Amino acid sequence: MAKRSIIITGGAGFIGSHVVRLFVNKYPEYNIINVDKLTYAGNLANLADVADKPNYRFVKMDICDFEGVLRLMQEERVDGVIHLAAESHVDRSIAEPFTFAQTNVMGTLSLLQAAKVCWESCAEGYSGKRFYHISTDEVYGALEFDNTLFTEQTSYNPHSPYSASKASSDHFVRAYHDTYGMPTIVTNCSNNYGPNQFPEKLIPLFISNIRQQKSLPVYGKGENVRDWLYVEDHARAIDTIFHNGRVAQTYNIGGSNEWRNIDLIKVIIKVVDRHLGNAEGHSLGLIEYVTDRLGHDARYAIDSSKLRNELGWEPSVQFEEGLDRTVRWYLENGAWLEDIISGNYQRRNNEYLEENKR
Ligand code: NAD
Ligand code: TDX
Repeated sequence: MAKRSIIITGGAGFIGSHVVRLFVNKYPEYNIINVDKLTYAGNLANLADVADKPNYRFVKMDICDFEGVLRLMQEERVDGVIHLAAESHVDRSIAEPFTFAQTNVMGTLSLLQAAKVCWESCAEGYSGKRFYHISTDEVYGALEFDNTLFTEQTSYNPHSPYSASKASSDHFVRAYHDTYGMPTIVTNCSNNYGPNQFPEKLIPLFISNIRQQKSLPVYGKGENVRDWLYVEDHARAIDTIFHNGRVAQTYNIGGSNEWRNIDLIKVIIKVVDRHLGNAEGHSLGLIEYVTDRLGHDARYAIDSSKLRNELGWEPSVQFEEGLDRTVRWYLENGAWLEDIISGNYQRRNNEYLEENKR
């Protein structure tokens, strides 16, 4: 296989760390460069097991730093970008939308323009290059409580500042293909869960709170529906699509695994209580119905038949198994959670940077 040099952005975050791990281990002949600003969501402990691999390099950089990204792409002769860096939490986007426009829109544009300048200035041009943008199902808006699914043809209709910023970035990526001929791909994925997810998102937050016997804030009536996919299945899809997906295409990725929040929460409580040795139902009393999220999308559900039929991908981890693995991971990695709760992980990030100064 040809030697490739690939930038993965946002590799210190949740999904990015699983993608980096998969690529570093599966493709020892590739040069994998993790570009991450290390915002509150970036945690280098997520990648401790691959940090010393010879085909891996971490670069602390803001994707909005166009000059820095361009220099890095030229120095490393980058021929592929897998772009995950983003502000990713809907609640934060409601409170601080500017950061979302800056990173998700301007940051994506900065990466696209750096790739354009870098690739157009080399002899082979866009040949053998690929810019792969990771996006979300939330750009499609919200579904009714029926059997409809988001397909690749569903019109964009984002509601939150987060999904609006992701929608905008998706449009910029497609514009770079249509205008300049850049070989781009966009994928839109449903809710991910698994190890290393920052404990602000529903599943890790609730596992963490049950562990501490703290209250479980259910937004509204808990009737909203999400389609959950185990994070390693998303990483496998990204691998498949990066290598075999058709340029200028969009692929939807989903788990075909819809859960009403309140039903999911009751299952989480059951599994965590079982692992903690509590009697069944012990932590049900922690449920607290709170004011609904503003603009809370009713239902997301993905039709991933294009990806399944064209590239043969399908989820491999059944939900019961995935949730059990996830709960066990958080309970067995209490120190990882504690470091985030105390803020210690940011000190550890800085220590890593000091030790690895070039
Ligand atoms: P995350 O919040 O866990 O991680 C984001 C990472 O990006 C962090 O390491 C952070 O430090 C880095 N980052 C943020 N701003 C940056 C900047 N300006 N420059 C460089 N790095 C920066 O996110 P996640 O949940 O792993 O999501 C990754 C991607 O997948 C995002 O693009 C998100 O929109 C998309 N996505 C997420 C889900 C999900 O369920 N989590 C579902 C579908 C799509
Ligand atoms: O405390 C909570 N209580 C609650 O009821 C939290 C954090 C969430 N919720 C609800 C809101 C949603 O209906 O649970 C559901 C899931 O919430 P999040 O984990 O915040 O995910 P969501 O808003 O669905 O967005 C996620 O999936 C798509 C990711 O955060 C996005 O990055 C991704 O694009």
